[in-house]
Amino acid sequence: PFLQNVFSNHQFLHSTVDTQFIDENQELFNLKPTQNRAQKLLHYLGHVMVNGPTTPIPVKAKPSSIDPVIPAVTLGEPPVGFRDILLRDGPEGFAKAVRAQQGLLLMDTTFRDAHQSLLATRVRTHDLKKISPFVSHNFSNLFSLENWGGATFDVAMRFLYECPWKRLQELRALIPNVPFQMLLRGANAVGYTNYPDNAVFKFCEVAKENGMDIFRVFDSLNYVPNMLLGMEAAGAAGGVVEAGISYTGDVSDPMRQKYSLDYYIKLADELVKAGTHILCIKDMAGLLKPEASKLLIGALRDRFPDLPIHVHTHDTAGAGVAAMLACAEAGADVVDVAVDSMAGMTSQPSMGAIVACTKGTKLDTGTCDLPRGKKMDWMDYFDTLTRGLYAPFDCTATMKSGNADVYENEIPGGQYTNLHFQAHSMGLGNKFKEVKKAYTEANKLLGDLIKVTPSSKIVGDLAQFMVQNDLTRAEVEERADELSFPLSVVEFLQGYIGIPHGGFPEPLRSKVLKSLPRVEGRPGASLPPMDFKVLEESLRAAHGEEITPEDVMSAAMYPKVFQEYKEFTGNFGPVDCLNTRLFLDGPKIAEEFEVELERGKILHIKALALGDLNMAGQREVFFELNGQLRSVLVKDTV
Ligand code: 3PY
Ligand code: ZN
Repeated sequence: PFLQNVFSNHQFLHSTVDTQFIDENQELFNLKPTQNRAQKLLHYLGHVMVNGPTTPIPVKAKPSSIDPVIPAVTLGEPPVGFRDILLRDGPEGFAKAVRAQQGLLLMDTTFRDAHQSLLATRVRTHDLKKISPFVSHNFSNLFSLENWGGATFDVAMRFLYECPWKRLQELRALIPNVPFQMLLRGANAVGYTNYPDNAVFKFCEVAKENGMDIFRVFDSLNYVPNMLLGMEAAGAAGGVVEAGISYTGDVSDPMRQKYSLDYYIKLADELVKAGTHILCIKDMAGLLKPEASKLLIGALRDRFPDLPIHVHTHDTAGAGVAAMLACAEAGADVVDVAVDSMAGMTSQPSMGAIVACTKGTKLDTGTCDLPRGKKMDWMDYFDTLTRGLYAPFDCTATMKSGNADVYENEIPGGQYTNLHFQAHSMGLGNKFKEVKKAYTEANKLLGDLIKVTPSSKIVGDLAQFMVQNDLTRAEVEERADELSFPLSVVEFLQGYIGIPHGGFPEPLRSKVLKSLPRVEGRPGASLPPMDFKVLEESLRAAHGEEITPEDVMSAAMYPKVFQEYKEFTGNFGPVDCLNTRLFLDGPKIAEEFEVELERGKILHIKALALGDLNMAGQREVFFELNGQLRSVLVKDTV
């Protein structure tokens, strides 16, 4: 659906074509930019120049005018990577190769979790694409590149006005040799709520077709029936199944018995029995201490000698490197890291630190230790992005250090940043302390939950509710039958996302629900299947014939967000083609720039002038487009 001219046609690029090809594919030879798309983009740029950014900006900072330097890449095919093994030997063969690997393997989260945790998930495909050839050529030894799923799916459409599937397709074309990894929220797929089973299966199928390889499947309550559903869906699609056990509490603390070593081992037994290719400990809040790492990973290693073990963490307290080294020592095959300039704090531990600390030992990461010059280029690219272009979303504008209070509140990395942003954007920096305290109390009220999307949002909603209404835990317990709780809390108690370990909190549940219905067992099991044909037809009726199977899945996951995204791009055109500064801040007067709509179709634009406010509250914005004067009328809403 996105391959629109000969420069992006596989047959044309990779084989000899004759005149018959040209006769049969005339539309591929239309290289003139469509005026329609160009005019829409001028409208967008005019809109940003008059009214400011279209995406909410949490930090009062402008994107810098310094563009990141794209490091040079040698010509030719990238080196063979783990994806070549996966394509040749399938998921089982891949898992064997991973387990047989000497030294420590790395997953790089820079393209997903790192910016989800530090930059509100705002890094655009435009910037990921530019560095992709470098990744492909220099990081062929990575176990995987995490570049999709989690919050990226939603944010791509909701705030970046780009298609998440196009991101996957484009990165795949640029990085053929490194396995791609995504985060699948089990029965919640890439959303916040349980979907019908057939939607989860179809989602995985389309993701695999578009280039996804490894599916890290978790459930926010570690509710096994939900996890098994996600694992089956990923496996049926032909993907590598990585069952992720969400980690909370502290297995090295004898006082924390709810989530004990025994609890995790029993869970692992079930997931291994279900046939997972890889086992993951997903430490979404960064609670896994070195001592706990030894106990947990050591026990899993002994129990499953042939199974690859993969560990994920966040560096919120600052102990991430120490914990990942302890995991590796205890037998983990793979740990998660991010490029140094996007590592640390609520993100993953730094790749450079792990690489340096294992160098020359039996855990040496091999070719991930780039030569110095290349290492600097790679770090600088993301440093300029993070501290420069994406400054309006950079959590380090207000969050100045790591914080070991996470061991008490157990807030996941991405949510920690979000709550921090929220407190600061209300001008209530100190409120963050209160919110964190309330989060701890809300968690206790709900029975000490695993907290990760979406259960973390439920605890967060209850915490905000307690802060807003000035309620203590005891007061909530006492007055539970008369308070009007956030909907997410009520629905959780009804059983809409599954059953928590140890059951629902009583008497809170009965007091809140009274006669409201309760879901028995796995929520998805009682949802009617989604009718994709009907959905597709309604999308065609609303948006025209160009609806793809990928669009259908976007609408299945996020109906309203998809609709708004289509309306936005219908008005403003393919804004994903603009560079990030133009996208966020628009051009300066007299600035000249190019916009590549697709390979071979380039617009030359110059911003000329901003007119005065007219009687209708509009301004005329003047441009030169490919040498011709153009103007757009924009309503001034500021
Ligand atoms: C997500 O679900 O997006 C997460 O990153 C959970 O850790
Ligand atoms: Zn994470």
